[in-house]
Amino acid sequence: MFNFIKNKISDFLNKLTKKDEKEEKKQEKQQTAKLEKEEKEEQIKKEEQKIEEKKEQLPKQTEKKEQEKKEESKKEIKELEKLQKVSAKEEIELKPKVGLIKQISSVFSNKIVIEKKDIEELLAELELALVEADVAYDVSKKIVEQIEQKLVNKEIEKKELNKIVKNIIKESLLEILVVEKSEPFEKKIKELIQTEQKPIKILFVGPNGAGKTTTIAKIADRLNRLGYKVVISASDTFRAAAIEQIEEHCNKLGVKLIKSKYGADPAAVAFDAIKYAQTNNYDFVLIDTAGRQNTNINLIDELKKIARVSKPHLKIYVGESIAGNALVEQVQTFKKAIELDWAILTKLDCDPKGGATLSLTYSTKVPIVFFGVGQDYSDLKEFDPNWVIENIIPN
Ligand SMILES: Nc1nc2c(ncn2[C@@H]2O[C@H](COP(=O)(O)OP(=O)(O)OP(=O)(O)O)[C@@H](O)[C@H]2O)c(=O)[nH]1
Ligand SMILES: [Mg+2]
Repeated sequence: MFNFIKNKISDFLNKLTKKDEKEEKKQEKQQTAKLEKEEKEEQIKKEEQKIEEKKEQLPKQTEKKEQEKKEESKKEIKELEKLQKVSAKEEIELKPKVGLIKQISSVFSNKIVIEKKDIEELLAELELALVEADVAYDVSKKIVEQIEQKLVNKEIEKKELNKIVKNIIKESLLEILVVEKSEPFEKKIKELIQTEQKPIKILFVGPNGAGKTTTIAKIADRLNRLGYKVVISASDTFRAAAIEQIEEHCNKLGVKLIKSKYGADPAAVAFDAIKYAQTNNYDFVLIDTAGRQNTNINLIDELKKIARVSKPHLKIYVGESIAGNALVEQVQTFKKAIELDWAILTKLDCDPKGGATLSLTYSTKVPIVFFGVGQDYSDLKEFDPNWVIENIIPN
């Protein structure tokens, strides 16, 4: 469901912690080289002293011995000179490396400081990966900016790096997923039943084949189980076999269906269903509509008419998770036409990317109330931001 996006975040975390380990090893190497060099310098000093002493002793030696010792000392001096040269070379090599120590403030303490330049490349990679996972560009940018803001130039516990980054991502996901009108389905339903005159009318809209009819059947089943009486309005009078399809669901669920002929006015069918519910004391009317693309102005106008006539308490957009970024534009058009209350994202079970969830809430501010996760009536998962986050952030 969210595997793709989860893998991308996991990659990012792995690279970030690996980069940190690599940096740490580099620092340790430099530190060891520095200590070795100091030791050698000490050794050279001692040897130089010895040479001086030997030089002083030289005239006091016998002729032959003098000569031998002289040769020996000369050799020693040569050796030491060589050693000195090696040390000098090491010093040259050490110089540019020392600068890197600043990257990670204290090698032997547990705190680290990550500079912007250390993770710039990784963050750019993550941003791109999120876009690939169907997360809208704005949303990806926001997530990456939050990581940068909360991580760069902050002193953090080395061992905690992974956990800290995960928490930063979690926080930004929560901000993105929870919008002002987010509320649990049952709470809202109860509130409407208590405060509004029955029946409570719910209009379902969305593009062709998104799963409107199936989702209506799932919701009818849920309301039935909660003890409510439900009527469905077969207001898709356009698509071939649409009426038979919803009728079959109604028969299976034991739910009342109000239908008309193909080509009939969908608003009139909805009106009849509402009337039926009023006279027979039903709690809910669920209005099915024909699928329509957001680019078809006539069909969007027809939808406005259905909404005007039926005056729904809730208008729900049903869209496919696999539509990815196209979803945002679709929802915006429907929202502009009839003001949406909720969105249901179907076929999450067939979507390996999952990024549409984030894009939808962030860009349209229409709260998701359910996910469709299969074709059975029970495959309707109530939206829970923490469940989404748990599925996105690797353990
Ligand atoms: N895997 C999966 N399939 C789904 C889900 N929701 C709906 N479907 C399937 O998607 C197909 C289309 O579903 P419908 O309910 O007919 O979609 P619709 O929006 O009413 O379609 P139109 O009325 O033609 O616009 C059907 O085969 C459904 O079984 C879901 O959450 N997961
Ligand atoms: Mg349908």
